[in-house]
Amino acid sequence: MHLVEDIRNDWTRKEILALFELPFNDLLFQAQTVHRRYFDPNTVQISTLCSVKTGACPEDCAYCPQSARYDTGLEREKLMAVDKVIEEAKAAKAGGATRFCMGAAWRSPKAKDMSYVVDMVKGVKALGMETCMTLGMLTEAQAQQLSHAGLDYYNHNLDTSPEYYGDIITTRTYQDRLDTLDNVRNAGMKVCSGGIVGMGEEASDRAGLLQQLANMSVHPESVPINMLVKVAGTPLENEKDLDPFDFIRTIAVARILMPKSHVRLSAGRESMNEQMQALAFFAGANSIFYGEKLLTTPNPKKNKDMALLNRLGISPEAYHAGESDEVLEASLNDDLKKAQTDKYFYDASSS
Ligand code: SAM
Ligand code: DTB
Ligand code: SF4
Repeated sequence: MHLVEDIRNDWTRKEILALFELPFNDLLFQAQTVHRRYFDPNTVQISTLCSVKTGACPEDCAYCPQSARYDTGLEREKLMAVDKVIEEAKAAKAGGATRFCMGAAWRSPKAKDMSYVVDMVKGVKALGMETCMTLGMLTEAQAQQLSHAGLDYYNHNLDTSPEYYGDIITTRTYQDRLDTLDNVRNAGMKVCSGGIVGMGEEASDRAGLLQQLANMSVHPESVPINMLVKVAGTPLENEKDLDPFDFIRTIAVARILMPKSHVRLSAGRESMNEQMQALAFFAGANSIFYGEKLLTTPNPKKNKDMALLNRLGISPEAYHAGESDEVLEASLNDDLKKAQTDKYFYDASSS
């Protein structure tokens, strides 16, 4: 059942805050009800991240271990060779991912980099995976170039509300980010845009972030909700923990505001227990980053994630781009086959 009134682009801050203020069970019930109208509630999309260019970024994002302005002990790395990226994508596919997300620590790609990233898109796409990139700001022409290469998704986060934004980043404006998202949309790619919570913002900032995303004329197809990963050396390293229920509320409100979008339980899972992740799925999260590393920080071990999904009766979402179910079945990755046959029965001693 699709309800026309579910899909709106005129949310007021007051309405969104009222959702945040609902009793927890009422909010989760509403989110789960909306979720079931648009998605199989027992399926989660699986993406794997790859940092194709690490560290030494000129921007000053206060949360980021890759900014050259903070001493986080991160080793800078040059742009990865295209064949190395494709090897990593093959491994991600064999491990169960249907989407490969390539990230670069850039303010924006330089002209000399474009042919390499275009080749990465083509090579990964040829493996039968969805492609996503996050390379910083894009001009109209760069967005067109990536779209023509076959890039499916472009990730560019708004990060927080317009009001709180200036406390976190000063080297590019909120409007710069909105312009990049327009360029991505106009070039015909799918938009992946979300933010980070736990950066010392107020509930009204979390509402403001979601309001910006939900009031776009077309909702982002993918909405990553990151919990701040506190990295020593960054200005936010000692930020106080967000109440875990406020994180779950953010997922639930994102689900209600953007019913057809995939909401990703993104960075921060390494510091969440399994119960909290299960609650996030119940609140409407239906995508995760899978693999032992995000861009530079740890993510849960693959077998631990597969075990969790199995215990919850959740299956990975299949990728259907022109492939028949038989082909998909045949290419079902090794980890998954093992997970499905072993069922990864819960072993209390290992958790
Ligand atoms: N440099 C590009 C840019 O910022 O547009 C792309 C890569 S950047 C690392 C991608 C996103 O990762 C950021 O927008 C931010 O939302 C997220 N991120 C970075 N560091 C994080 C952290 N410590 N905790 C949570 N999310 C983080
Ligand atoms: C997103 O929203 N989260 C991902 C992805 N998009 C590129 C990145 C998370 C990075 C966490 C910190 C790190 O590993 O460096
Ligand atoms: Fe650079 Fe992106 Fe990190 Fe900001 S979030 S410092 S732009 S890598």
